[in-house]
Amino acid sequence: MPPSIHELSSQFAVHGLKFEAGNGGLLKAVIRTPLSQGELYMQGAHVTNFQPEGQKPVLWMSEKSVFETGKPIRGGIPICFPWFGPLASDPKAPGHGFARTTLWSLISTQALSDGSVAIELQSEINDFLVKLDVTFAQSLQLTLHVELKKTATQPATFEEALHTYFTVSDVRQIAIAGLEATGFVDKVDSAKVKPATGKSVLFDGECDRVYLDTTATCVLNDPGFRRTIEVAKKNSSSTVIWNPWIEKSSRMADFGDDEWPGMVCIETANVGTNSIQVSPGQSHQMSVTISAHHVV
Ligand code: TA6
Repeated sequence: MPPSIHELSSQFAVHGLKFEAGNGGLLKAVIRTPLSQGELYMQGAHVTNFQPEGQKPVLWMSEKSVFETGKPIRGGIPICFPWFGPLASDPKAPGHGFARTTLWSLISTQALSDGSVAIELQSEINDFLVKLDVTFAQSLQLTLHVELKKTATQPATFEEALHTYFTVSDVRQIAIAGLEATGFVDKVDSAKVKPATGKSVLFDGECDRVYLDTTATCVLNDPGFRRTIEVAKKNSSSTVIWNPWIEKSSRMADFGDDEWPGMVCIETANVGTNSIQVSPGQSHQMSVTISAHHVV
C-alpha cells in the first residue's frame, strides 16, 4: 500500500519540498526554492520537472503521457534498469526494465543551506538494492547507486540509463557537442556500428544512437531558446541520443504526433558493451549533473 500524502508530509516535508497527489492521483514531491522548481513522482523515482530560476523548463514532458500505476511516464527522466531497451532473453519483459514503473520508497529529504533540496529514494529490484539521490539546485544532479545484495550467490550484470528528455525550441535547429570523437550504434540503420563523425550531432530525421566508451560532457546548443544545456556525467560510459521524428512519434500513443520538434533525449547510461558487473555486496554509482546557461 503506498504511503498517504499525510504520512509522507509528516515524515519528509522540509522547507521547499511538499507532497501532493499528481496526475492520475500518483504521489509526487513538489520542489519550490529560490534556485529552481521541480517535481518527482514516487513511481519510478521519476523527475518530471526541473526549471532553474530565470530559465525555461529544462525537461520535456509529453502532453499525452499516461499517469497510471505500473505504466511508464513519457518524458522527464525515466530510470532504465536493470536493462536498456527490449530484454533479449524475454521479449515479453517491459522495455527498459521495471525500475521506472515500480513505486520507490523515500529514505530522506534535506533542505540544504545553499537553498537546494535533496531527496533520496530506494527500491529493491531483483537481487539489487537501488538508490537514487536527486538534488534540485540551480543545476539538477542525479546519482543512481546500484548494490548487489550480499545474499546474492554470484556476480550480476546490469544496464542502466537516466533517460533524460530535454525541451528544445526546435530539434531541427539544435546541435549537440561532445560526441564528435565517438563512434556509435545506429539503431535507425539496423544497429550498424558507425565511425565518429567529427561533428556535432544535428537532426534531419529520426535519430536513435548509442555512443559507447564515452565519458564526455555533452552540450546542447539551442539558439532558438538562446541557451545551452550542459549534461556532465560520472561513471557513465555510454550516451544515447534520441528523437523519434514524425513516423515513430505517430506510432506512440503517449507521444503527440506534433511533439517531436520540441524534444531531444540525451541519456546518461551504461549499456551494451558498457554494461556493469558487480559482485555480491559491491555497488556502482552513476551520476549526471544538468545545468542550463543563457547565451547572450
Ligand atoms: O533511448 C532511446 C530508446 O531506446 C528508443 O529506441 C525508444 O524506444 C525510446 O528509448 C523510448 O522507449 P520507451 O520504452 O520509453 O518508449
